[in-house]
Amino acid sequence: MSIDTPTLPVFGPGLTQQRQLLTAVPGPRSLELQRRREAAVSRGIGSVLPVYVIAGGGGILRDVDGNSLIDLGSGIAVTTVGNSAPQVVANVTDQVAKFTHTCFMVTPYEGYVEVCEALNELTPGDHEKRSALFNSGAEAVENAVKVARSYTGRQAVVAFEHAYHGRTNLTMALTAKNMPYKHTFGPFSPEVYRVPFSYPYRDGLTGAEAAERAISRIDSEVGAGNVAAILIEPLQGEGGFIVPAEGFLTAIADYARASGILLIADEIQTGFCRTGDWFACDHEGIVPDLITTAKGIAGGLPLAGVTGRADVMDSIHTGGLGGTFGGNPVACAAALGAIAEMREHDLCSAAGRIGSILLSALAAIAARSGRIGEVRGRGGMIAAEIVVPGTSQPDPATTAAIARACHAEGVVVLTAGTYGNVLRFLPPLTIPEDLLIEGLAVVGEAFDARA
Ligand code: PLZ
Repeated sequence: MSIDTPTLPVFGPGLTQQRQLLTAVPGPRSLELQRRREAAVSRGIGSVLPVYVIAGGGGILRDVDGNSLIDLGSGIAVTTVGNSAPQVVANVTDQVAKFTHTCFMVTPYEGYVEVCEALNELTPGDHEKRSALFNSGAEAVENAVKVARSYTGRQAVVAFEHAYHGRTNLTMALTAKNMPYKHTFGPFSPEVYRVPFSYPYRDGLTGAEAAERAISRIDSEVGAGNVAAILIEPLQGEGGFIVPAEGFLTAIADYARASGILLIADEIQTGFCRTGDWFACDHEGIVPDLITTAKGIAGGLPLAGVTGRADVMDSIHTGGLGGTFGGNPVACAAALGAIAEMREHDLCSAAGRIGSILLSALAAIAARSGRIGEVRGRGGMIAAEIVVPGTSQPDPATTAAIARACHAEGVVVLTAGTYGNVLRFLPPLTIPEDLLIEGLAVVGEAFDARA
């Protein structure tokens, strides 16, 4: 495969960019830690692959047994700039030695303002914007809904089938999938309504038809005049990297605007270069009223944002938004370092190149395996939907088996999807291309072993 590489990848300090297995995966030290964990950590928290990590950088995770694994998951779309990216490390080290916390609501600091300036500049639309910072994606979504309800004086929130927005009470209500996110955790927050998304592989509808289907459901079951916000992932993440048919987002955005409904784009998984642009909304020129960000924003430190129209964000009474840790100075320093890495190394273009490699490797696997119903996604966010050969019936068992086979060979892959049958790839955008190609060869072998 010939690929031009105009930018050099950036690595976390000192990690050879090579897969190397010294023991079984997980190895004996990881298994020992797993035993300790079972006696100390709630079983309610799972782990995809219980190898215990001691270092990470570029496309490599090193574990306590000395194994070097290829990372095709970025800790669920977080380490976009790679682990311990140089400018993240430098900014965090500097900040942590100066002060670690004052609480922005008590005595503020410049880093918070600078991150908000960057968010206002980078998010879609050139209108005047304001931002507020929080700790997690779920918290950002909660706050975007608070703002939308307060601004519109309306209560209903529309979310989509296959959506994922978090694990807090309101965001569980907004999330579609029961297991494992909602099961036994009700009752859920009221005034949340769910309508169909556009899922071309399964519904065969055009974007306009799928939008019409969603809109008629909103009109008949909720009433546009009651709706504060439509909350949408422009490309669904946990739901299975579902790319809506062209025109779907535009039609939903037009409907929202015409109905006085705020459009909230949840770009927590898609944002910050992941899909080959700063934000996934950019691909179709959608300009949401509010946008939520987290994950890739701060190179691995916990930070989240709500950014939106100045009139909407400033309509909230002073003190109405906040939280002790929101916009922590160390997390803000990390975000500024991560954004600098994205700009300097043009990680949006890197996502495009990574996407081409992923798409062609997966297309080749699909052609010979018969188990892949569809390969889809954008940029560094690509997935294969796994089905029973000759049908479109989801095959979660094979999906899980293929993921396990990759893990055993030292390649960290993740699954997703309402039906648990989507193998998804979210490599750090600083992964060396030969390492990505090697990881995908391992994925191919896992399919071939099940031919
Ligand atoms: N919105 C679009 O993808 C987080 C969830 C992992 P938090 N997705 C990964 C898990 O199983 O908990 C996510 C997302 C979108 C919101 C969130 C929530 O972000 O930072 O996990 O709260």
